[in-house]
Amino acid sequence: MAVFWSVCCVLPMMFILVYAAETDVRPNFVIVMSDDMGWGDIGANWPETVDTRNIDRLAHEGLRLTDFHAGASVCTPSRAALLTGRLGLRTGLTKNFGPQSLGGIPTNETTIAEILSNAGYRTAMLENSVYLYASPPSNCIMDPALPLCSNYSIAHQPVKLADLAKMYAEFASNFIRNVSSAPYFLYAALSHMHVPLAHAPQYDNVTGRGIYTDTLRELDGLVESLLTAVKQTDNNTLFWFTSDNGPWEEKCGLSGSVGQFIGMWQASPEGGGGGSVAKRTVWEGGHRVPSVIYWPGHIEAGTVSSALTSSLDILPTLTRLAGSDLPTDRYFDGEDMTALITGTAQSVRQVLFHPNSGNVEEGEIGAIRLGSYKVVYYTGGVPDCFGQSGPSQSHADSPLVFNLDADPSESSPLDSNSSEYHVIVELARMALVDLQQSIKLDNTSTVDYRSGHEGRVCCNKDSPICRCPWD
Ligand SMILES: [Ca+2]
Repeated sequence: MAVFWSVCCVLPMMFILVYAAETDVRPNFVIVMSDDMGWGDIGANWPETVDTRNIDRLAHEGLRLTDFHAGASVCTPSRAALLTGRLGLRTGLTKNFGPQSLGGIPTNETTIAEILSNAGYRTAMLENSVYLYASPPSNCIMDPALPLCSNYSIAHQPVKLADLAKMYAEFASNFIRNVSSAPYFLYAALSHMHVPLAHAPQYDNVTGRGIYTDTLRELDGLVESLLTAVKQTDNNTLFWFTSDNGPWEEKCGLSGSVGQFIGMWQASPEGGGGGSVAKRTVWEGGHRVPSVIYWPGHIEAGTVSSALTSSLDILPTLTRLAGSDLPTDRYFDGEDMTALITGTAQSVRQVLFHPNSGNVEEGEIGAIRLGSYKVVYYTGGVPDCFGQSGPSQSHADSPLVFNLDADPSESSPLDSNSSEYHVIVELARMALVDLQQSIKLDNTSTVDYRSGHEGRVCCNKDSPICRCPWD
């Protein structure tokens, strides 16, 4: 599959199909990723959520990962981490692209799709992305005529948000049902639950609790329709549902649930009395996301794991299950989860790095997990629903340390005078030194974050692919 740059937080969608030919019995892979959906937005994680009956059933028939994290707490770097298995400090993808960005994933990075395509998989992607047109017409416009792209063409412009779920389902189902003997990989990165929220008319007021839960119902139905297509086609597909980062708290009633991961310290007097504890932060609500894997015959129904895992692990895991090898010319931050998934191991790692995604220099490590401990270096600076950000604070000299097993709400940091504190902070310092050393030795990439008119998607009635809303 070709490499395209992802711009979430805008809504155009792209369908990509690339075919290869091979016959074997390796598993198919379906990765379904929602946008800005919190850990508490599935009922299997958080009983207060009652609108994800089908995703909950998926969890009850498969493996639910309760300590699974996005590779970053904002869209582009999170998606890039999933697609490359590498942190933004290596790929250069440390912050969001905008609608007029000129660059994308650096071409010397290798995506899951490229690895699997080279291994003989058929690959497809649907993604809320903007395609980079090299030579758009001079009278292009961008906002509000965001396009729906299909391969290298614009299918609709502007995109019709209420139709997206139906189109997602049709595209994915057609791909799944029309594959032949070769195994396949479908990456379905949905626009749900990012604002602006929208759903088909049949979901109007189905919950009686507003557009967020109505849209959540539509997402849940969409997941079920994709799973139905899989079940009707084969019995050897690994189906993985997750989210790219936590809720966008600033959007108030249009954002989701972080469950029990409420980052209480942020609201304390020391934290400034408020500020977001979700998307764009290194509080748990920013990067701990739902993760459910369904693979009948290989995963025992109703399995729950609290192993520390990440979307960075998806690439190494799928590579292994496809019988392929990772490129040897670079470091990967993800780990192979195969043994965990199949029940022959209980853990994957003890250390996980959480990059900053909004309140200080993007990509810089803002927190480190060491087993159940979490060392936090930066807090504040991201607005919450009440417009409060809390001061953007560096704790580099005296980091906050939480024991998430005892304190999942991150309310009470360890006493900085305790020996326990000093041991954990020193281990974190050593882990950070190791990371910096491996980056120094690594094959890293540089990203072009420039923007300009030539990167705009276009609207021109004389063009075969750029249609204006008034045409
Ligand atoms: Ca997102």
